[in-house]
Amino acid sequence: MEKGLVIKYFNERFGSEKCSVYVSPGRINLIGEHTDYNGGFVFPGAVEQCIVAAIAPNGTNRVRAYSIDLTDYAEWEVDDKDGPDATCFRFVYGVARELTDRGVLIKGFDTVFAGDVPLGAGMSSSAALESCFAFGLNDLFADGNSVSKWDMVLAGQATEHKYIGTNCGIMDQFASVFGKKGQLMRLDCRSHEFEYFPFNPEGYRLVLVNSCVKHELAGSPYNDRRRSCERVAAAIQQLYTERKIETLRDCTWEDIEAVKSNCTAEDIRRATFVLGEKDRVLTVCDALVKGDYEKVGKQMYLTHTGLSRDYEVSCEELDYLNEVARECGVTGSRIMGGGFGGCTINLVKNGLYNDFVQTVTRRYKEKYNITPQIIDVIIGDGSRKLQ
Ligand code: GAF
Repeated sequence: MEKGLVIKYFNERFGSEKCSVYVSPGRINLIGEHTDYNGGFVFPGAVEQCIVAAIAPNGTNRVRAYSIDLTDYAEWEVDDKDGPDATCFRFVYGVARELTDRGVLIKGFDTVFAGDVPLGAGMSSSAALESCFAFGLNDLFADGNSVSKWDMVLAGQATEHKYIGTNCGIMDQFASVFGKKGQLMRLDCRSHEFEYFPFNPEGYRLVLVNSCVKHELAGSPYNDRRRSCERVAAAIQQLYTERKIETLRDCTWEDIEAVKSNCTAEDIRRATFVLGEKDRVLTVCDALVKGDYEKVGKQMYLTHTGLSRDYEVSCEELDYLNEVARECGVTGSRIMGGGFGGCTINLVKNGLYNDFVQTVTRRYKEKYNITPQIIDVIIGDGSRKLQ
């Protein structure tokens, strides 16, 4: 969505072109899945697909918001206790409240927003929306009390926890706010230290294959996974009271072995995946420095297997996409994001790219009667104001 177009919609709805336009991207993650809420490492980067929002203070205490994509409109008071019902507006409401709690004096505003981050694809459209408003509202209302980029990240994450009900980690909001063109970021989710990593794999391309399915299971399987990990960490803490175990980041393979009989087999499988994934991120970083993409790819396949068999966040369609990638000789392929549908991320040799894209499109269509969406990854910039 171009800047001109959101301004046009803003003008149609609110009768003025006086607004500021902000943008925040979705993300990819090369490796390090379900490690963020376990205090581990992640390796994301922002993408070019993003959310764009036109925002202007309206001099009242009321928020008036329009979603172009969903053709939905809502209004609420800034200090309303409950906020709007529709999820897309709850993100906006939650972020405004969270920024207020962090000292930004948010008053009424008008906004129109839209985006091209595919929904339910595991590319973090929600974090893009949260980060866009965190960045924009901070810019418009801070008036000397501006918050840091990390506060924006945390405001987005708290919105998920308190207003949406997903107990996510910080990877998605972090990637959206801090992203940089051409660079991946290795983030330590416990210390919040991170470094930019130029990503230009000579001779290879990253491509997402969107299964275009989202299996909404009963309850909240994402939160269940998190609870499994917390139970194992708590069991280890109980056994070793002299140590401080906050998350699985503080645990070793021996620790997991030691609590095997105190936890369910399912919880142990989940924890086993997380420990393996923690190591895989570090292996991938090392391999990237050496330009060893074959090694990177191997780790990606291992992650897929772990996410599918041990963490159980895959589905038939994603496993099939992974299998086809393997058969095509793709260097690395795996589920990306929270799982239960969405995309696979694939590291493909340039010479194989066309064949892979054609084959996976044809075979997925033959099997599921769905044409998968092919998305070439271009690593882009994080949250910003459009001039
Ligand atoms: C979702 C969550 F929002 C992230 O915090 C992360 O846990 C991811 O799933 C899995 O790695 O995108």
